[in-house]
Amino acid sequence: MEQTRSARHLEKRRRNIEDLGLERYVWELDNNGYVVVPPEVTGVTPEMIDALTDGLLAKCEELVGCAFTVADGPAGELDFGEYRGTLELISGAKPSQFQLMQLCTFSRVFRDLAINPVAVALMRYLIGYPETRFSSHNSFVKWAGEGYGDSLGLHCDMGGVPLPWGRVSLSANCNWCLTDYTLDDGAFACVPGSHLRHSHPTLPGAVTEAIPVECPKGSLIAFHGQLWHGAYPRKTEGLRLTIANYYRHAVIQPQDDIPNHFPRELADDCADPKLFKQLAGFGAPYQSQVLPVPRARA
Ligand SMILES: O=C(O)CCC(=O)C(=O)O
Ligand SMILES: [Fe+2]
Repeated sequence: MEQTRSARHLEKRRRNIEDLGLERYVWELDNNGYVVVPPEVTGVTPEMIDALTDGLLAKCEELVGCAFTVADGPAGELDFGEYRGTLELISGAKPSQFQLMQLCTFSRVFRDLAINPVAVALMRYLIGYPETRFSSHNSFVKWAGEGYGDSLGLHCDMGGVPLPWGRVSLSANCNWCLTDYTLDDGAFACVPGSHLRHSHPTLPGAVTEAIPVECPKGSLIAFHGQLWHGAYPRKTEGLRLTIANYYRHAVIQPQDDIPNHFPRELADDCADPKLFKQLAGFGAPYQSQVLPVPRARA
């Protein structure tokens, strides 16, 4: 019975990849743990990239209190107070980025990106067809500075899962590059094939194995939850803007409690509400007496 069910899901997963013509991309995912997918394949248009960029820049201005442009970065001097970063702490670097959170509440274009059919197919390929859910939707806003320091902030997104890790990616990530990724612009860093080591990165050796993933604006970098990755520091003027849509297996706790807290009416306003709601994981069972109980005979 169980075997029939999983065989059915594997078949669905295979057909999903085949229908979208993604065979060569999943080959790279399997072998390298990451893949770069161009906008011609994901169908994300320049207009969508512009709308996403404008939405993020407006939110930066609202939260930080000064204007932001891709060309020039923040218009004013920024003060993080006592905050020392997250991945920056690995090598004690001074933060030169922040993250915007809960992007799918911003506007419809962010929700449409989260359910992009190519991105979702790749995430379902890694995590499991029926089990894939949203974990969180964030943006990395990065400018010139120390970045993550000497360690490049190398980590695995699945790092919270106790070892030993198996083959299945219990979380996986879609980094949408809204600006060009080059080494000097602060590109994504990773160790190709490191997802097959089923371990946390070993520092500092991992840094010498890392490579920059360079790709043009609009590209998607999809990657396995066990891939050793981080980023190079940005050395150029202006901003590196990224959307990180993070997915999880249904057995893993979401970073953002979308199942309980995401506004349901917003889920109806997107290109595929049924898919959005499924990935959001609304309506988890066991929140009430869902299974019947027998009745005592009179
Ligand atoms: O590009 C970066 O700064 C790091 C991205 C990252 O670690 C992630 O999206 O999980
Ligand atoms: Fe990460």
